[in-house]
Amino acid sequence: MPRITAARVIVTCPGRNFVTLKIETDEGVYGLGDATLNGRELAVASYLADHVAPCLIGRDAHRIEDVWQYLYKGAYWRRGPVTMAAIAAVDTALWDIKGKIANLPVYQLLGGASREGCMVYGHANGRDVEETLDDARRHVEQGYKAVRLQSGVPGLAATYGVAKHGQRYEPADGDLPTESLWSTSKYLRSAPALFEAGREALGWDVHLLHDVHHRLTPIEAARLGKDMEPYRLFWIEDAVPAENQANFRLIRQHTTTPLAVGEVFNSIWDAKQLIEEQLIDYIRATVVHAGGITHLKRLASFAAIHNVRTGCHGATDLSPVCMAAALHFGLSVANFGIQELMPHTAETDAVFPHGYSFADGLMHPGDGPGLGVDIDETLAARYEYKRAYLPVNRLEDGTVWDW
Ligand code: CS2
Ligand code: MG
Repeated sequence: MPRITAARVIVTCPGRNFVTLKIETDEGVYGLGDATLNGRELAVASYLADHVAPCLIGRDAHRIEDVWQYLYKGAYWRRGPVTMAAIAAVDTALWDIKGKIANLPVYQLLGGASREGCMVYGHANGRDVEETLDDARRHVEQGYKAVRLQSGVPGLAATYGVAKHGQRYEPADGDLPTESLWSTSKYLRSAPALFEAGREALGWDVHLLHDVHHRLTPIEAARLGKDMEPYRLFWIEDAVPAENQANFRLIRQHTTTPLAVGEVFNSIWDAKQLIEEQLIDYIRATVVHAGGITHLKRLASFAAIHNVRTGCHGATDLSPVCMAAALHFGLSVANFGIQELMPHTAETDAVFPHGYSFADGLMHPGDGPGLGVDIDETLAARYEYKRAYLPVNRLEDGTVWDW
């Protein structure tokens, strides 16, 4: 059996920070896991290097479930984004090792392919409706079957999901948190109009999605869901903060617009009530933040018995290692819904060469052994960590609000 001989944390910043765990074995096979937590990267790097790595040396790399339970129950202090991202990285790396030794792509170890490819949605955004729809048309021309629309809000200088003019969208934009202003009333007046124009311009054969990004109260989200009903959205995402899962009962009572939540979730417990009461339609938790492939499979199986499908997070602050793992998971899982795709920069792709590919609106992880992704450590070493925070959001009266 392959014994773990080293577990090294690699922090690199090809345009934005990524944390990668590399687990090496005495059979010369190594595996990779993404451990990136946007804005708190070094916390996970230390959790792995200082607290987890010493416990892994000498262990059987094939014992994925045992290592998962050891790291989850053995920590005593369970759950939370840092702990679960660290466990995720170990879990993902061990699946990578198992696939390489078996000479099979990870999706074959998860039960094989359940579909030809994973439908993905792209991000169209703009300072106003027209710019946003121009970007959406470009996505449709590239073959996307699903597009998320995020537009500037009249009366607000900037808002979530809209890139600064001519730049790629990267929310971790300051050495200390930048601050942004929010107005729910201005937003609620403008969002439905974006989708009315979207259907007019793009027709009905493309799925349209929208990310509210945790900013409404339940009754405001109910209002938005009703206003969006004529435009048949694939989902509205993160309509309200989800610490209180019962929040979604009120939204559910008022609207049939499908609801997605969970990119900030790190364990099944964050979504138990949401799923059991069918308060949502898609669960967004993904490999890097929710305990790895092992835990995500458990979450997806639980969701499946309650008609909830997967809609894994896939922003550029999740590395290509996570994207590769999510695609192996998505290709195989029965209740797959959709996969988010924000393409990484060429710089990032050079650091993380990979076998996944996009064609005709679908992504496939490739058939290379393991995850089919690597890290060029020489290139990675050229990009030093650069502290960067996610923004802090305030209402126009100065009240701190959800970003
Ligand atoms: C967003 C993310 O992709 C999404 O749905 O919610 O871009 C999110 O803002 C970032 O991942 C935060 O790091
Ligand atoms: Mg989101």
